[in-house]
Amino acid sequence: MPSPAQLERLAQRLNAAENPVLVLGPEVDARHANGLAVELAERLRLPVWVAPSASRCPFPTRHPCFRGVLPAAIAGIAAHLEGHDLVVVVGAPVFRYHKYAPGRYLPEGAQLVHVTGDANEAARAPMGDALVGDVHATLGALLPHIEQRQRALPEPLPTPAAAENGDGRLAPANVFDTLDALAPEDAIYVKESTSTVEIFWERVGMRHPGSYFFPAAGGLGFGLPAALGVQLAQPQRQVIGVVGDGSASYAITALWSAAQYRIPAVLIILNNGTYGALRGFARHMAVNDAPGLDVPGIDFCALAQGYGVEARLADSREALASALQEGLAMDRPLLIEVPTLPT
Ligand SMILES: Cc1ncc(C[n+]2csc(CCOP(=O)(O)OP(=O)(O)O)c2C)c(N)n1
Ligand SMILES: [Mg+2]
Repeated sequence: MPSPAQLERLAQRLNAAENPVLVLGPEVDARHANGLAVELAERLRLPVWVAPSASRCPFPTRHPCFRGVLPAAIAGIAAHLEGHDLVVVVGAPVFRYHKYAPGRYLPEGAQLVHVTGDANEAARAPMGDALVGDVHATLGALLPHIEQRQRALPEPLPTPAAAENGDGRLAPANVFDTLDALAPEDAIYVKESTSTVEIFWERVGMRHPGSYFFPAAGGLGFGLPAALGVQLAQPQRQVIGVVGDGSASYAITALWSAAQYRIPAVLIILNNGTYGALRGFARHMAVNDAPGLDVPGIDFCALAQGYGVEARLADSREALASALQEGLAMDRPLLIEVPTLPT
């Protein structure tokens, strides 16, 4: 725990800030401090961002204070935090920079305070003050010192419009809208489709702690086995795996475990025929002819059947809705292969 004097000082800075902002990371969800983060946001009436490369969902995504996930790039983070005088980061590295986009680390005039249980992350942060301690205990001890602000809550984010599908291929946005409409409101998403991260966070409501798991360090092969592991650990909640075609191949043998242990997760494979995120990087780096980025010609329904898992091909929104309803009602795994458009 930070000392009482340190906590009081942080509360003073938050109470006195003109335009503070909260950035939350995976430790908040891991320590079940989501509810405390909501209380803090409602008391201060401030916007809440999720820290870059989110591996967990620390804050309900339909809350009016929720703003989305920060980009993993120096310049992008400063641009998103423009206008704030105090940035308080709880339970995340400061920050993860995956894409090289140089610039200011923080907008002009902004100060940063980092609250984390990870002393190494506190030491690594290139800017700001750090308080090291358990994030649940720290937020709990901080809250009584925070004054209720009288201004209105931020405006909730607008609902994004439906996207254009292709011929027999769905736009990822429409896949996620279908999920959001049909999945139980406490569904757990285990996500490993790297080119659709932003679209997913915009479209899928997540309301409860432990609703989202994404590979924290980015190493592929996590999605299918993690979906099954989480489903075994949480039999009372429905797990929905959302896995890219590229990622699925890194640990496809998870399907054997799914069949043999009759693990009732729904496994959605987004088959865009490519390592989509790498195409994004190639665009970013202006490399027009990078070879080897596509992975066409994989029949995931046949693979599933080969391992003993039932499967459906969903090449329209109706087919996806009906396969999903079927999968949600089943007491064993169902794989749904969805041909999708690249982003
Ligand atoms: C073990 C491992 N190998 C390679 C990579 C590099 N990599 C990052 S994203 C990605 C593409 C994943 O493709 P897919 O699962 O189809 O998702 P999409 O980007 O198409 O949504 C690759 C190969 C990695 N992160 N981990
Ligand atoms: Mg892909």
